[in-house]
Amino acid sequence: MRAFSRFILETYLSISDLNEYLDSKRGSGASIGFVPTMGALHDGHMSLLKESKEKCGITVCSIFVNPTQFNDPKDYQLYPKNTEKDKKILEETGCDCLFLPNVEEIYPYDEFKQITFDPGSLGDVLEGAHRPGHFAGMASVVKRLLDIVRPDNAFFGQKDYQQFLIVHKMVEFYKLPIEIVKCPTVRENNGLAMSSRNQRLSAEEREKASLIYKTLTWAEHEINAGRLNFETIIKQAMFDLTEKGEFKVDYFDICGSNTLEHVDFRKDNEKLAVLTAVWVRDIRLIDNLLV
Ligand code: PAJ
Repeated sequence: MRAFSRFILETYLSISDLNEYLDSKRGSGASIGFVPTMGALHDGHMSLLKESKEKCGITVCSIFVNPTQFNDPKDYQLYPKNTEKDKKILEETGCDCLFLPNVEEIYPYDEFKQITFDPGSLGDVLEGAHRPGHFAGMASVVKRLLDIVRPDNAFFGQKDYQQFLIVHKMVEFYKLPIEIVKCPTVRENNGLAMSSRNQRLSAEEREKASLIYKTLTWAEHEINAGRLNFETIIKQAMFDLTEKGEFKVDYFDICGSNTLEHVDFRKDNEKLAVLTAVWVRDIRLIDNLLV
């Protein structure tokens, strides 16, 4: 069953139809690049698709708003959906194939929702601490999608850095023959990291939210300058976001870039990650920089 589409983009709703298409492409020697998404596509997603197109013969995008990774049912309900617009964007980007399954296709039985990959301690900190169950749901659906698509490369954004690390670890754990590629965060002109959730911000809130990136770059600068200790940097950043931005801050932390464990100081030029999550009204935004 091929879904009706106004566009040339191949769109498949079922796993078996997708497999038939991908097997024929593999048969003719094409490498497969995969960009999993939850839709409401923006330039951040497009950059992943472009990278896939450069690296691979065939680029597959999936759009699936995965219910098991939303710890807040309201966030799931309010998650923006615009499949027709997304299809246009995919076509313009030159994406070859869209996998657009419904919930029953991914989870034919309710029990399937309970089969999860436990990301271990990496899943307990930062986002994991504030969104219980989120990473188990995310990693499980990514595993399921990778098993279905069997790509050579899969592309993930640095914007969701903890997610990237967990997917990377999971692929290593299962010894999947897939290269996980990290793509840089795409930002609005004012520095705000692009996100599907930004659609829910007013123009004024978008402008205000640029303070998140400004605070991260200030912290990066201070870490590199080595003048202030990390505790002072974190305190000042939290103060700026809370007082100047009037945001509620879930966390602002400086961590080892592989373990995401909090660090108090930098050892031998080790790579660090500065990560934050803030609420602008009832919209939760995350961002990070690698230092
Ligand atoms: P979604 O939020 O739609 O993001 C899909 C991919 O786009 C992720 O790899 C994310 O990191 C990347 N992305 C989002 N905003 C970006 C930006 N501004 N710059 C660069 N990349 C960006 O992340 C998910 O969906 C889901 O958790 C998913 C992996 C699809 C599993 O359900």
